[in-house]
Amino acid sequence: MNEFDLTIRNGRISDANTTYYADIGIKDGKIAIIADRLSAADSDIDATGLWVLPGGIDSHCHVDERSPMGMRVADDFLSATTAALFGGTTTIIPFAVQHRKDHLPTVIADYKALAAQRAVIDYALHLIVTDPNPDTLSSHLPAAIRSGITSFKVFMTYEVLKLTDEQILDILELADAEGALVMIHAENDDMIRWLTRKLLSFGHTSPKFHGVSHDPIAEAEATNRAVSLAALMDVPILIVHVSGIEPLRIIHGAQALGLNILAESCPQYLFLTAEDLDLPGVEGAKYCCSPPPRDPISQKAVWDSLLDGTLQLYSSDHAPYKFDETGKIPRGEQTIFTEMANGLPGIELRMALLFSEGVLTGRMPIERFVALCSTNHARTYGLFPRKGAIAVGSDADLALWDPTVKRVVRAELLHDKAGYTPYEGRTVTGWPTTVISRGRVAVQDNRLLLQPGDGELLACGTPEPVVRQRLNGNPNSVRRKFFT
Ligand code: DUC
Ligand code: ZN
Ligand code: ZN
Repeated sequence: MNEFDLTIRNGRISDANTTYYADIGIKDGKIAIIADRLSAADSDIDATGLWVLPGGIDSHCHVDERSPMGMRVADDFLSATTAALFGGTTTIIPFAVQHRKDHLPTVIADYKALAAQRAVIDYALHLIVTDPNPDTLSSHLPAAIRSGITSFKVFMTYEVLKLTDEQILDILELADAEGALVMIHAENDDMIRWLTRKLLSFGHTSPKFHGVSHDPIAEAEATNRAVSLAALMDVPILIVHVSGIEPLRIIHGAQALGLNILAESCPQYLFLTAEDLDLPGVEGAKYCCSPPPRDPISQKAVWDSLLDGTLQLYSSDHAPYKFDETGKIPRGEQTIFTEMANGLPGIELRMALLFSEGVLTGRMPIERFVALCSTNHARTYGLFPRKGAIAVGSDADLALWDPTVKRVVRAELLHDKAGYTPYEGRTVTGWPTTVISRGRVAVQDNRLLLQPGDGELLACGTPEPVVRQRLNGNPNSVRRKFFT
């Protein structure tokens, strides 16, 4: 009998720290050994010429979810996890959404059932909390955290989702007490509403005005307020989908003061700009997301911040809506910018775009790519070192990248259900041609080898930023001095 179930030999391995050549032996879904010159197991992959990386973790994606405007994203767990896998991602963390008046335990149970039937890769869950009523705060959220859902997102905008600052303070306090991380969508709702009202009154209705209404000052103001709320409470927060230079300045400044502020960005802020929304008719709806893509100065700021550590996470924010009446253009050519579903598909291309434009151009070291696409997600959300590592004992979730493959991006070659891609026609160099999920070859020769239901629910531990805060927090903060 063979010592290993699968060996991967002759590959060039990179993790978040270093790059080296070695063989990997896999047993029972875990990495059992990393060594020079293993002999081949029954199942053996010759990875000569390939880069062996930890499978990606996409910790911000919307799957089988209803939008703030009542539309449903196009992907269920089967299509979303399949698309993720073909793009080299082996773990996703989507959101179970508590809409107002929803009973949180029921929301979680229903969402887990959807995932269990259809996911092909492993997944953990975040929550979106819109109704922090006494039951939610005193019992339902603590129970969810103890069950392994240790992160939740709150909104500062959208009428049907947003929380007041006071409600956010309650949530931050609870997160601190129970060991969870709060993710914040930071945009100033009143500014957006005021700008929207004025734009419409002047007859400015086309998709490009979505970008105008979500001015960067609205994002910067809310980011500053979120940072202030976190500082008052002496807790970490994560600002999601940061779009450009104005919020980045605030985040960078807060980090320089020693505050435990984490931040994430996404492909749309590296590879798209406001000009993409400015297309004839309603075509620009294909590029509508919130916050919207900005200008080249902001694009550069996002690139620089991914490299210098101001941004720790690179996620897709996959929010796939079809370019039809179910999503992007509910009233066809008559659709105005306030009616278009907000969000872009990107779960499959997330890493390929960055690998091609960041790593292979020499702009980004491969180790930073691994940190931004995988390891930092595992650390941030309490999944490390089970996920996000190439190490003995870690799950054997691996993507074997061929850095010579060139692909022209075409929507029909992707596996999500959006039916279009904002990156249509671009050429990417480098692709994960073989992907392994818990020791099983999951994608090979462009074929899916896993079944719906093969993915497992992961229980997250305490997020590392929360652990760090407990060690290094401010004992003189007003809350710790007077309220404990
Ligand atoms: N926020 C997200 O995180 N995704 C899609 C839309 C939004 O506002
Ligand atoms: Zn958001
Ligand atoms: Zn999102």
